[in-house]
Amino acid sequence: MVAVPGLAALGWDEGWAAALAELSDPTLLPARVSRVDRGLCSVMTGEAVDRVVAERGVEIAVGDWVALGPGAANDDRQRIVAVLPRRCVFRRAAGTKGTAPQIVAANIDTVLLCDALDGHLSLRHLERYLALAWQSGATPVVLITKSDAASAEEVAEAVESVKSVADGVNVVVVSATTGDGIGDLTPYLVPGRTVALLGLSGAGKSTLVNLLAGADLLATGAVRSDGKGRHTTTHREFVLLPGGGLLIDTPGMRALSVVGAGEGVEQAFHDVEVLARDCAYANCSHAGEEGCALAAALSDGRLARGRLEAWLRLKAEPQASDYESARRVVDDRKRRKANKTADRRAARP
Ligand SMILES: Nc1nc2c(ncn2[C@@H]2O[C@H](COP(=O)(O)OP(=O)(O)O)[C@@H](O)[C@H]2O)c(=O)[nH]1
Ligand SMILES: [Mg+2]
Ligand SMILES: [Zn+2]
Repeated sequence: MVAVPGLAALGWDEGWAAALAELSDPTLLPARVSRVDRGLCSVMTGEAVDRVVAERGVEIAVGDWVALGPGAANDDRQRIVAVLPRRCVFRRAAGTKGTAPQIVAANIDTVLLCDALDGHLSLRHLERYLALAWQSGATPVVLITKSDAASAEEVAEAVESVKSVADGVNVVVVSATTGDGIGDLTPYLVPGRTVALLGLSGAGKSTLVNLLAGADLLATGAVRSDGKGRHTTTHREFVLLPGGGLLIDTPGMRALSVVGAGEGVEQAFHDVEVLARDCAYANCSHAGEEGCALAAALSDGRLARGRLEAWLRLKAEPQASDYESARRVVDDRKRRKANKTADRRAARP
């Protein structure tokens, strides 16, 4: 049995009520999406967890607030009629060019970016996550997990290096094994607030969710001997904590493109952007030109080479406008082809 929390505990507030009222249909009922499968979704209505039908062509994400209406004839399942305008969207784009950005979770307050201490912290990966988190509108927090797997010096070193790429971001260190640091998460786990856990597979996300939920709700997996985690979490899962906070666990994401995260990149690399503003050359590529402000910052140690390279790389990735135009080209091509087929049909005797 899933405990039934009432709408407010799920994050429902006056703003959402106003968004629902905009739809001008008093028979529609609000619900929050807790799981998305193909064509079917689980939603929490505040009174129950229901399986409902998703309208074809409507993209629905875990965390969405939706309006439910009656289902089709002969189907007693309700139907998602509309998605209330999202306040915040965490998107990823599959690595290959031209694929649509996919919504990982919606209406998140805090993104916990998890990285484990039993391997090498991946700062370059973290930078991408940070850019996407800033872009989403949620507040990122870096969560260093498995502190029991490292010495105190190693933990301190890890915090230091994370802070070097996450200026102004809170860093929390935890161990799900010993319980160390878990209390530091309390400020984020507040009734009605939604926290999404993101990070590579094997970082300890599901283990943490189970610990916080006080129950083995999610499958967890041993890390493979090659250091890679197994993808034990196959779905985005939405978990209501006993204290009232909401957690979204996600499968690990490897290919993480920052398509459309232009402003997020600027925020995540605020330190580099500030240095770049001082560059004497308006169109500097900051690739080692004589007199470049970033080259100077490199040589006197104000900037790390890895960070500069990461920034240049992320800046060079296609942005939303590029993606939009790429999609328009594909759409045009499809339309022309469809028209040609229709013309040919019409021309048939
Ligand atoms: N030493 C240690 N191992 C942990 C900790 N948390 C999780 N693990 C282990 O790390 C592996 C991956 O955990 P899991 O929660 O499935 O990671 P996820 O892929 O991020 O959901 C499992 O074998 C866990 O038992 C921790 O705090 N300390
Ligand atoms: Mg997992
Ligand atoms: Zn320059």
